[in-house]
Amino acid sequence: MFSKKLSTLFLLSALTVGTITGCSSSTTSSSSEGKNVIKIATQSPLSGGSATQGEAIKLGAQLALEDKKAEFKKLGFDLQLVPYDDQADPKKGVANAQLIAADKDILAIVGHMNSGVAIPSSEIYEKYSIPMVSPANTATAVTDRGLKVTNRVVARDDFQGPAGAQFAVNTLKAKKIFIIQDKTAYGTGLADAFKKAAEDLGAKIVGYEGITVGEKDFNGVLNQVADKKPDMIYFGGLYAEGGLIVKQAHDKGIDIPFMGGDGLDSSSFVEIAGVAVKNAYLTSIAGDVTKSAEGKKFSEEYKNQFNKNIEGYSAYAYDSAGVILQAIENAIDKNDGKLPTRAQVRDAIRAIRDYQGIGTKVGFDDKGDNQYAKIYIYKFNEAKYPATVVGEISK
Ligand code: ABU
Repeated sequence: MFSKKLSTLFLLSALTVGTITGCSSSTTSSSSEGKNVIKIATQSPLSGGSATQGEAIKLGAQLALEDKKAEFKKLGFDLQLVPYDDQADPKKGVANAQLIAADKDILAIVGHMNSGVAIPSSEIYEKYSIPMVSPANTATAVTDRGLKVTNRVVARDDFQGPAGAQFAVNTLKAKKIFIIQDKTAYGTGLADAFKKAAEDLGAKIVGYEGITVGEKDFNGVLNQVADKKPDMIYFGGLYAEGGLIVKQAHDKGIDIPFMGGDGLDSSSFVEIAGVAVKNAYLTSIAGDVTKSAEGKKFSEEYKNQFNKNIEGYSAYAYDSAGVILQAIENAIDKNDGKLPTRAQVRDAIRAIRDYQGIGTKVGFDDKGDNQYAKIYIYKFNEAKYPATVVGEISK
């Protein structure tokens, strides 16, 4: 009884101390070894069907922070990464956004991966002036809502969809196209942008069907594909479902090209599709960074550090974090060396015009879109990741 009372008292005082620390950190940053703490959060799926791409976002950001830690230490700040698993679920993303808002040491977010998660979560970020820079969100609504906090270093789907359509119709000579999309903000938006551009170029859309994220058996929709006899399948969706559609189409003897967007740009797409991937193409926001000396060094450092090969989004997460850290340094400088507020960091990020990253140069317009973003077209000649770049399109 006595010891139970004591432990209750101890717990209460620990909670009180915790609350006081939390309160003080809401006005000034908390201290670690006498230094001001600056935390950068990542929000991406670290579990579930999109975890390969989501983990690449976390690891790319982690490497950027490690590379800058000593520089920030000299300025008197302790740089820390706080990874959040949004599970590719809008509800989880919003719940995490509320936790992020409550941790006043967090000045910015690298993420999200899924546009459908970024859109509701960014309403919370806007309320608390916490800027996000996405290395993956391509849906137009991410930046078209006019929020001050939403930025991305990658291209939009109203660029990616038409780029895919031009390649499909003009290069692959597709005339009858069957579209499948996953009913997410990304999948539907990309499929619709592709559809309109393909129709404008003279192609006929012979089917337009929705599937569900998490679905495993695509025989139903593939029977419809077989009935319509298209000369190509276009898919708006992610690698987990895309890989299975490619594999199951091959198993059914449907031997036509398959094309999708950057949601397929992952080693896991190849693992799931297997040999059937040889008839697949994709557009991506990510180039093959190993072609440049800096990119090669980045991919080697990533491999040494994490014992993993880079994914399409890895370098773009590194660049998103790089842009954030550059903006924070600019804001510290403008603030006479003192810790900037979230609003000051938000405005310093939007003011970035000429940042040279590993994957891309970054210059934000007044909506937070990157004017230097490109689209790359890839072809799988063998069951190996990454595929071969066969086209590069600038705006
Ligand atoms: N851009 C591909 C997957 C992520 C998203 O925008 O939903």
